[in-house]
Formats: sequence, C-alpha cells, structure tokens
Amino acid sequence: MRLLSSILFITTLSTSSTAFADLLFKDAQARLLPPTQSQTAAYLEISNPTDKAIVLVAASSDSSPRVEFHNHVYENGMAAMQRVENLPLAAGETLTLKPGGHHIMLFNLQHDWTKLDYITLYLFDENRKKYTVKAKIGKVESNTASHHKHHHH
Ligand SMILES: [Cu+2]
Repeated sequence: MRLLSSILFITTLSTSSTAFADLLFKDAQARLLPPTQSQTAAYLEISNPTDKAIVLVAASSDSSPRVEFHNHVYENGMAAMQRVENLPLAAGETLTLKPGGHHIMLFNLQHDWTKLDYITLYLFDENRKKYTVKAKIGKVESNTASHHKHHHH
C-alpha cells in the first residue's frame, strides 16, 4: 500500500501544478566562450503570469553536472558572483537574468559544449514542476554600468 499511496500522491501533485503553475521563458541564451572554458552563464527572461508566487528551487542540464542560480553582489564597489538558493517570482512578476545580475551558472560543461547550438536547461519549482528551456549558445553582450543596451528591430 505504501507504493500505491505514493503514486497517488505524485499524480495529485503533478495534476495540480500543471493546472496552476506555468512560468514563461523568453530569450534564453548561454554565453559562448573559448572551448577551453568549462563553465559559462545563461541568461533569460522569466515571467510568472499566474496569480500565485512560484519559486524556482533547482536547475540541471544534460550538458553540465552542476547548475546553480547566481546573483552579483557589490561589496566595496566590487562586483562578485554569489550563489542564491532559489529564484522567487511573485504573481505577475517578470525577472530578467542578465549580465551583471541574476544568471544561471553551469559548471564542468561537456568538453565539446561550444559546438552545440543550444544548452538544454531544466528548471524545477517548489512543487517539483519541471520546465525545459533551450538556451541558444552565442555571444552575449556585456552589460556594464557605462554601456547602455540598445535593441534594433
Ligand atoms: Cu555565476
């Protein structure tokens, strides 16, 4: 009976999270670096169009055994990367992961990762709902304080 009850529990959980929790992802990209680099950062825009807060609590990837959420903190005028445990999204909130701010850090990437077109990211919320995001590998514009980003359409 123990197995049956856990199956029922999982079924109930996934049904409710599918119905009520749906994040949207836009412009996912991973920074292309020289092939000798085994780590990189990924950036994207995450929107929560629902009326409930959703917290992303974990990330993984087929291309990397270690994926973390990071942010930049400023201490004595110096920017340093810091791991954050989760990415909370309030109801209706859009969070932009970008250079100099929040990002997704991938460590120990597979050796030929720079030849890929995409890195597939899996993001998990607190209800264990899994979101699959394909981050296009390419050059990412640096975003320093003196540089304003312009969009050309
Ligand atoms: Cu980082």
